[in-house]
Amino acid sequence: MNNSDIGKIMREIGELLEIKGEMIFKIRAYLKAAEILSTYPEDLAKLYEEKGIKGLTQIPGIGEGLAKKLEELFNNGKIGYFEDLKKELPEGLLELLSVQGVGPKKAKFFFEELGIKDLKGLEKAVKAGKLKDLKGMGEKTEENILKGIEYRKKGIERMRLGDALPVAEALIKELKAAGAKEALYAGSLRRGRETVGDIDILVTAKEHGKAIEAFTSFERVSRVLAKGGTKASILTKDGIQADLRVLSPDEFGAALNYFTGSKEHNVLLRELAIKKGLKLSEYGVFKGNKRIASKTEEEVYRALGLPYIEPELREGRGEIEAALNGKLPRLVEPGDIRGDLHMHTAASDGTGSIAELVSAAKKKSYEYIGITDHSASLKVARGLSPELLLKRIKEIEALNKNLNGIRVLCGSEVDIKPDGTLDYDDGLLSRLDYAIGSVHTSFGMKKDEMTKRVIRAFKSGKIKIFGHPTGRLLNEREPYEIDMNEVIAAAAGEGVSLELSASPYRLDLTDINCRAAKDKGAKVCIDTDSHAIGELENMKYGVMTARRGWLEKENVINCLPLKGLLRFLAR
Ligand code: DGT
Ligand code: CA
Ligand code: CA
Ligand code: ZN
Repeated sequence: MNNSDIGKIMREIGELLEIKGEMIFKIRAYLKAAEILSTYPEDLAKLYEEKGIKGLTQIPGIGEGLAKKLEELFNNGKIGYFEDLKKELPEGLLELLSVQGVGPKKAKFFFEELGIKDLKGLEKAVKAGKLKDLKGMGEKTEENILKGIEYRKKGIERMRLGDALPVAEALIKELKAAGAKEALYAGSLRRGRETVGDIDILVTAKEHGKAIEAFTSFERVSRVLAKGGTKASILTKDGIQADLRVLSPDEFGAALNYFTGSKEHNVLLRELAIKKGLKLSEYGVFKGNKRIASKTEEEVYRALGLPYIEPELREGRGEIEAALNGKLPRLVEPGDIRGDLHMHTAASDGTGSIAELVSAAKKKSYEYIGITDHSASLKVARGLSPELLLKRIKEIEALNKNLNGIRVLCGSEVDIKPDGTLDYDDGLLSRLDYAIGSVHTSFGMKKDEMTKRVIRAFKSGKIKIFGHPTGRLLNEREPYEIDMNEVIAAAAGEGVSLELSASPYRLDLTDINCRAAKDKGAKVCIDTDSHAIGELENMKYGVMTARRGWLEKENVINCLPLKGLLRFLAR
């Protein structure tokens, strides 16, 4: 049982309580625990084994009661409380919550009125037109829910990057422990796509059998789909398929290049090879029958007359032309990131304290962080009243006097209201180091209205970052209607940076929008939007997406040193 399994159980308890209609503080305790535990940097089972219940209660945000439930889980493999809840309410109801437009209240209502127990049941009821006759529903609701179901079903086929990468890394660790020399993930995962269909792993190993054995006996395997001399496929408990290929070292580079893809990139490379009188395959570059490159990817590209092309660029979006013209971007790297400007504390809907965030950021060698709790009107996230925000400004001022090597900026994630005005008055906003403006309400606005709303907020001169610009939740919620071309142009003009939320549930801006921002001269800010300390580690997903959008460190404001950043924020 790993941390993400444990987090999932906590979330499901919280959600079942929500469907049941329990007290909000109780629900929140479980949902918060889910965030803290699923991203906790140490292995929780091991922590418990070594330090017992004491070790668990030392985790900030985990009290005695929760720790006891975890103890039960580690000892019995289940939690009685959770089992009882599942007897009261079918577990399948949880699936309904991931459908856009269905919340806990509706899930309960559908269950009680129509006996709907899971996604399948809901789909059947919608298609039979049973929902529209319920109280408070209509054809429009039914239509929306059907759209939500279809979007959700599509999503199940592709895993989020943030769910797949840890599994791939765990597999690679196993393979290395079993003696594999090279072990890398290829495919869409290596290209850093926001979602992946499956994990592709390539290894070289003296003993092929040992690698295959290690792969198929991975602790998270639920089914072995295929097992041969040089290939194997598994399905993991996370519901993801992984394919392994064992290769000989002299063809590793060519295979890595082929299996990294994308298909489009491969096709273009092959055409280029043909133009040069060569042949490219997964076994190498050939001149007639002679293999002239295959060992490393660099060799393969060189044989085709190209410099190395980073995996994130290999989408057939002009990278080969750029490479031929010496115009490849120098992509932003994780080490270029100097701070994180979007994080929440327990004062609003986060789980940590400012001090905890500071110490976590110091460990990452950040030069600065920005604390940005929600603004007053966002009641669901317990936004800060103006008085509390003023108190916080002073608190952070005092804190900075005692800090070395890192600066804490006092920001706010301010709601952009439906009319485009901001949730605090100008006087208060001017006292902050900066504000992130975000849309959290009225997602259903028409495209031109939403675009106007956001641009009006830009023109206030009071926000420096536009938070999670399209509002999408990967595999769960489609973006709201908004004209990103106009928004990007306005951001460039008004000196507002566009956030690239590194949260694996968002990755918003998309890669395509990042590239448009770069082309139009708008800056990007890669933020984690952390609600728990462990989420600071999500930065890597943001960087991967930025790289797919051809971004260089010059395009990203949190690659600036503190002084430069302050200058940007002050403009
Ligand atoms: P995914 O898994 O759907 O997220 O996307 P990929 O890109 O990982 O695709 P996958 O797993 O089907 O195959 C891995 C790579 O192998 C792919 O990126 C390129 C290469 N490949 C697979 N099938 C073909 C093909 O029919 N033609 C060419 N040129 N390359 C292929
Ligand atoms: Ca794949
Ligand atoms: Ca594959
Ligand atoms: Zn936020």
